Amino acid sequence: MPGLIERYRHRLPFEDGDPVVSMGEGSTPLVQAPALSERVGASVWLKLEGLNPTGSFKDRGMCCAVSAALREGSETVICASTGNTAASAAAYAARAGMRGVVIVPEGKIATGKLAQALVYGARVIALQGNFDEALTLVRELADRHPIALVNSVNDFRLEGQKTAAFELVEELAGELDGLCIPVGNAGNVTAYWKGFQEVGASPRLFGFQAEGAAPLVLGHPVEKPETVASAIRIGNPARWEEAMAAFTASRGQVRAVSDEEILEAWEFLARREGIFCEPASAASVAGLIKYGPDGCERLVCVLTGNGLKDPDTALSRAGGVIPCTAEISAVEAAVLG
Ligand code: AN7
Repeated sequence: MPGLIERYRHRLPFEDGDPVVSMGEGSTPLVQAPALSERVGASVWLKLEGLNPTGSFKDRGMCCAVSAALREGSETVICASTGNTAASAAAYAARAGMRGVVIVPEGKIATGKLAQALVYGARVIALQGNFDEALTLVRELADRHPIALVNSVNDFRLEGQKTAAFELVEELAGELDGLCIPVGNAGNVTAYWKGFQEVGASPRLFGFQAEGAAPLVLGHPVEKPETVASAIRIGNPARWEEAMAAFTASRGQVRAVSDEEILEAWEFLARREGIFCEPASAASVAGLIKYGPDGCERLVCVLTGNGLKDPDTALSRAGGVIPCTAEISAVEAAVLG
């Protein structure tokens, strides 16, 4: 499968011959969700962004941001992150032969993401502060030093991420009424809207934030955001105005879902659809279940990250294992339970 710069070069700011840092990102599966469709009374598809090379949609944006940084001659890329951006930046930096530096809120990122950033060889800085503070600091740092900032304040990130909208329009032959998407720093929803507009599509955008980290819903920044969905534990989104403009222009909405609703949707996806996403991703489905399809007949929920990213939350919610001695009678009892 070609990477997304190869697939969509005609719609991206890259010329033939420009350096391309790619690992076959994009072209992710779009699968039907029969149980969810029945539950909400509409046709629902799931876009499995957790199947990207590092397990999240960030790879689309990072492919473009790191390729552009390489073209500009940068030697170091940096980002603030709740985890997935860090994993992705670390991987693409490694592949580009650049230094990767990531700043994450100490103790607040999922284990799998931390392992990824470290194994890819990034310099991982654990900040005694939250994501919003980390982003403010890296922005200042990138102003002072010749370091490429690869958060979604970097327009190349949005260029890469808009390609998911192209894929949806192609696969559903333009027949898409609504898109449900989790919202943190609000880069992804902004990117989808850009992509839809570029191909003349305008599905309604339904964004969902976690109740304890819902600045766009409240209309003001949240100083101490809290949610089980650590990926979207963000209190002051960088793409605030653009995201709100996209919700308005698409006749959509941004609304909140509780942690309990997120975890219920997350478990429903695993048990009924056989799809294991990370908690933040399930906010899209939680929102669809809570608020209904709002008149839309065909909807896509974007599952932004892979469930394997956050084994701790998974194990703390899932049932326990059944201990068993290595004897047929014990195994029989355990299996037939
Ligand atoms: C799984 O990694 O912000 O609204 O630093 O990891 O574009 O921020 C992650 C965000 C949704 C929200 N789902 O997307 C980071 C980071 C998952 C995520 C979002 C994130 P944006």
